[in-house]
Amino acid sequence: MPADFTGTWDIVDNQNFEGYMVALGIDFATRKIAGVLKPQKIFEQDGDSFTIKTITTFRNYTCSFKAGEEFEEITKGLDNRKCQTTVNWDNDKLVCVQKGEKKNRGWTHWIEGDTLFLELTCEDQTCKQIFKRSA
Ligand code: YOG
Repeated sequence: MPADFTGTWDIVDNQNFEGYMVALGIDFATRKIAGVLKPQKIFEQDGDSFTIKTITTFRNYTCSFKAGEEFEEITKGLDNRKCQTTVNWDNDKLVCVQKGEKKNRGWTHWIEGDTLFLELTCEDQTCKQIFKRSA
């Protein structure tokens, strides 16, 4: 049985989001707005099929995929790039590789109890986010 991420998760810690945004080429003014947001993650999971919604007061981002199947991701409202994206299970971790213009781009999610972890990487920058289950 794979891990079940279904639920609503509220951010409680966000390390080096600024460095990650700089690596993505996000402009100064947008970084200042984005840097104070408190994103919520809403996961819908049916086995290997996922929808992850990242919700903020500024912008929202939704990504749907099936583990193991490559898809074209357009990071609309984020850095607006096109990636060939694949999310795979690595034991109970979800490991995403976003192939495209930016090197070493991707993310990893995992759960420990009622805590959801996310590491977002682009080039030489990693942002570490922690969420607590709220629903
Ligand atoms: O989530 O990859 O859970 O899709 C990355 C923001 C700020 C927009 C958010 C809005 C990168 C301006 C994580 C932030 C910064 C700054 C929330 C999205 C880019 C632009 C929408 C992500 C994965 C893993 C699932």
